Amino acid sequence: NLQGYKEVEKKTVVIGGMFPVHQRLTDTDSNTTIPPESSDCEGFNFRTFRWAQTMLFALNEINDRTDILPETELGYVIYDSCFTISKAVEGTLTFLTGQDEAVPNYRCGDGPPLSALVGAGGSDLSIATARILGLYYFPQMSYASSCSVLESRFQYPTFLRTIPSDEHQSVAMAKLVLHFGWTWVGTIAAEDDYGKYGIKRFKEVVEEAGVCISFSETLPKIRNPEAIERIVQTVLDSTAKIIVVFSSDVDLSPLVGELLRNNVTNRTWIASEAWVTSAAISRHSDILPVLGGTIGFAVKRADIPGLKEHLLSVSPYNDTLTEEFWGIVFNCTMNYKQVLRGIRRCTGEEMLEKLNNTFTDVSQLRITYNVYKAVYAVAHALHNLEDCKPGSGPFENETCADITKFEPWQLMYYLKNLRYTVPHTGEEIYFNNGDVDGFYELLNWQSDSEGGITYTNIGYYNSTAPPEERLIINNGSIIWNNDILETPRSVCSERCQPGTRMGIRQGEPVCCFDCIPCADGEISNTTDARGCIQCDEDYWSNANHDTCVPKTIEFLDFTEPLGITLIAIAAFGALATIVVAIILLMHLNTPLVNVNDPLLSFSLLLGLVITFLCSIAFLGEPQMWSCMTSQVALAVGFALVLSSLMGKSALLMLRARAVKAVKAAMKAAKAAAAANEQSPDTAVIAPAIPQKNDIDPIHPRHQRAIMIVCTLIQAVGCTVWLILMPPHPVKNTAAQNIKIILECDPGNIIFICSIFAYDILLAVLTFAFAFVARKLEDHFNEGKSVTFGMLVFFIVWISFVPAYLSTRGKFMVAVQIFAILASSFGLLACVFIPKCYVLLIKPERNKEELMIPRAKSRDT
Ligand code: TCR
Repeated sequence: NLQGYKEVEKKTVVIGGMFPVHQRLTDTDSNTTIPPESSDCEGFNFRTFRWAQTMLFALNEINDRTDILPETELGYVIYDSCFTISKAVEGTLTFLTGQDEAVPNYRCGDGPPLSALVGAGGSDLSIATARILGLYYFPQMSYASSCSVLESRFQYPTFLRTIPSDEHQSVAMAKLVLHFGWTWVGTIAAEDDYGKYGIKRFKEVVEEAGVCISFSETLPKIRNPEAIERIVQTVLDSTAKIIVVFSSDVDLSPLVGELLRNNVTNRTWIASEAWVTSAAISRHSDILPVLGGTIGFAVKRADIPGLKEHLLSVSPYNDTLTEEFWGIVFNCTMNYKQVLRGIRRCTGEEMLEKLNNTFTDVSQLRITYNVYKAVYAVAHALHNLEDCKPGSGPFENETCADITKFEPWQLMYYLKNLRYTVPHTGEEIYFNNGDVDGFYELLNWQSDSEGGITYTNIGYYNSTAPPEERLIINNGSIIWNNDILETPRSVCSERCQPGTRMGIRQGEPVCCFDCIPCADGEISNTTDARGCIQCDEDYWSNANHDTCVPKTIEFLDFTEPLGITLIAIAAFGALATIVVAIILLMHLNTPLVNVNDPLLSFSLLLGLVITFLCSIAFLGEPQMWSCMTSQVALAVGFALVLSSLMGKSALLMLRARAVKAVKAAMKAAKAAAAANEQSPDTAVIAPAIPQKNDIDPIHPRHQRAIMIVCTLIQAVGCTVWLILMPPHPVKNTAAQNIKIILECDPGNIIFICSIFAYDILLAVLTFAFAFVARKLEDHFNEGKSVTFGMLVFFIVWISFVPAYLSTRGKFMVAVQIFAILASSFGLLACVFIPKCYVLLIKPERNKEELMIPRAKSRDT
């Protein structure tokens, strides 16, 4: 322990200090055969030693000043907490009791009064010491213990600090992460109260805002290479590019070494206050690729004039700590036993100025400045205490405390109500329930000209500002890892673009998701949509699935190639039919035309013209009129065609029957004649041979009646249909997703079915009649051609069914038209081409043909 108070006439007050000058305890074997001893410490820390020296510097400065405590000298006792709780507790007890071997609750002798303890470094140490000091209501003024649990005045009634609570830092870090839109971060915390509580609060804030934590690792307090390797592996395995580290530099050092060894680059590290300006970390060689671009929070920095000189003036003969320091810095020893062992002896004349050491580096006085403020705070409180005018004092009966023998709670009163300005910097300090305001500078690790690291200020965080203005970042001045200027991204899954929705992955954080494309007919028009929206009835999703577009309206138009083709074919058919009619007209009085009632031929041709033309009404956008005409004209047209054919074939059938009978009669007559010749005595009477009237058993009148009646039935049926449930245009949205098909709804399915069933019935009858007559030996062969025409008709309509059922949309109409045209052409061609052939090319055949040897029969 460093002790120093001069026995002068002045009154003396002692301030305690506690600094983690060493980093750890030396391993002692747990041997219980000898009395246990307090362990030694090792791992001399230049940074914390500078803090300790700053306390001395501040005390000297105060003692030299005449405006603060003019009549009182400040003495000190400084303890080394060695970064361990046990040492800190031990030091506290020693301090309170004044004994080298701590005897609790007992203080021997009347040394100068103790005022406050400045310290004890890390939060876990302060928590331990604050509990003990709190018992005696003994003030503790911490310069580095930032853990938020120390805010509690209930648990730590006499704890004050010049460092802001980590509550602010955790929130600031969370804001930083949110500011850059990182939603996938890893965290590493030291295994102490500082790390645990700091990270806990950070996670709370960040997770509330929807950020996910990729991994949370804890840095071991005691040497544990396996654990460090595991952490590095986690860092490597994780896709998180942002890693938040809440730890002191001492605990972080082993990890940084391992990161360097594994060359873990491409990560951005977010540093907590305790390591952001640590030379122990940033002085590593080749640190830039790994930790370059690090962003961290640092407490206020200050220049303390005279401190550098003070630090340079430490002498190895001052005390044990300076002696050890000297030995380490200059690689020599003052201990003569060690000299005997061959270690170089220190001369004491070595020059500290020449060394570029963390101890003498006064460029980043942050915690050092906190120490300075802490000492001044105690000194000012003591000054106020001494300055008290009896009769107007704050204590009972307006009394004052006596600087030579005051109670710790009395000093606590002055500390709580303290407000003072720090010399040189002019900063005003006061404690708000023991805490100071949260103010941090944002530092960015950038490379300097010599390949080292400079801490560039890129903004600040001020907890007293209005919420939106707390975090101010100068984005432009940040240089990220690998000297990149572009902000790194850290997300588990990239955002889901419009057209897709987020799909959770079982058992993974919500930030990790798959983007699932919306189904057809569904859209999402925002990024990161949770679900897809169904399009309205008349709308359908576009190819990207990000907007609903009106469904395309589909119908077979006149103007499109298929439509034009169909019209052309239909027109051609109608024209051909008319041409045929003209040819027939021109040869009206020839036997060929007259062999069957010519009127029926014309009605048949009329029917064909109707069917040809009605197919055009199927084209175009369906309208009320076109739906009605197309179906009805088709039905009636076919009825006309078929009933005309039926009229024809009915005659043919009967004629065929008659011919058969005539032939049989003639045969019988012949046989009778022959028999008569051979035996004239037995006269056989030949049966009468049927006459013309018998051959044509029905008059054209009847045929026409058949035709008219059959057509009329259809016409009446259609009229009823049109009146009761007319076909009408509809929008068919169900058949196809992306299209609205405009089509004709038959109005009533039964009507349309019976109407076409009637046509089928006519066709079947016609076919049956014609089939019977097909063998009629007539040079014009009408029976054959009608049979053949009907066959074509059937084939067309039978093949129409599967073709129609397997097409969609407007092509159904095309198939329908094709079937109409094909069947009409079939009939036209089969029935009339042979006739035209004879009429036009072989007119010589166009003479009265005898189906039966009529002349003979007439002659006889
Ligand atoms: N608060 C830490 C300890 C600590 C520290 C440091 C240690 C802080 N800053 C700088 C070494 C160097 C901030 C704690 O434990 O509360």
